Amino acid sequence: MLIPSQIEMFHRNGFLNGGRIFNDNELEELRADLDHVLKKGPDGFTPDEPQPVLFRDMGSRDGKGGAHPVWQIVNIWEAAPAFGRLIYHPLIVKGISQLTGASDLMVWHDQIQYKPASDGGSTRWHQDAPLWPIIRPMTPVSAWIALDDADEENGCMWMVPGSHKWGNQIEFLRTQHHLTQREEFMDIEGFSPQDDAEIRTVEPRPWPVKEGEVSFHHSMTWHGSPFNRSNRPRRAIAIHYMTGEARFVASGEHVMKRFVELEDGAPMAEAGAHFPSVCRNGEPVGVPARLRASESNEGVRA
Ligand SMILES: O=C(O)CCC(=O)C(=O)O
Repeated sequence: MLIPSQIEMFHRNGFLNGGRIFNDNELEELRADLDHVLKKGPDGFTPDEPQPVLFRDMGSRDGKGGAHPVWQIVNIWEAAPAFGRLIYHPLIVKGISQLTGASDLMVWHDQIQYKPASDGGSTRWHQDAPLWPIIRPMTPVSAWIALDDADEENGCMWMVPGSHKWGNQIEFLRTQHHLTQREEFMDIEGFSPQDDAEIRTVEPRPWPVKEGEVSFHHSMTWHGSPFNRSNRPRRAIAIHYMTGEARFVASGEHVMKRFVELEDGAPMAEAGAHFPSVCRNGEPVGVPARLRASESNEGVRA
């Protein structure tokens, strides 16, 4: 459970470190499942086996792996048992419920972002919600879990405090896509927050997160992460959650759209199995029996 001062800090800044929630064994299990998926690679899944929705290098034009890769795996929860359980983690789910004030939550999607040692690329400054035009309102909150210590050297995320209250600034942020290195990541220029904004200065700051800790960020918070030039990998997963109020916007495009068979404006709570419900009436639903640890020796390790 988050305490009131943490919730207050989240609402002021737009992000929060929720502390360590995994022990070494649990972390090892997540890393092992991730390593297994990485070894299989984007083309390693047969059509009849559970697999992620997307597996690509965000840093290269064809997604197949360039000089400075950022490996993005969307919905690893569908392909690997440890991640299948992770999306239901009661501390994560309860935290999201507290931060959104929502009693009903569904998974929107997850994504691994893996920056290999030495040459891992950057994730440019952005806000999440404007990149998700098939759901409204823009209220989701994400949990970001570090599978390795993420710090300035290996490309931790950077955040801009207060930016979640500055509206949709995705077009402005696109003008900052030349900022890719740690030394330049703070050099955002050309934006002044509204006079009545709670925080009125643009002060990007590195946001280190230790392995096993969960960090939360609002879907309108400005964030990104520079190159990994260290000799350590940077593995992490973001789980993006929707609140019960989320509705489908049929005119938008998104990689998850092909799984939504709803009328425009229908509740995303009715979107089906790719968007599991994880919290009902304020209570985490818990890990479904079929995914509990003792029964999880199938799936990706097969
Ligand atoms: O992992 C990163 O560096 C970026 C993740 C991100 O953009 C997100 O979680 O919304």
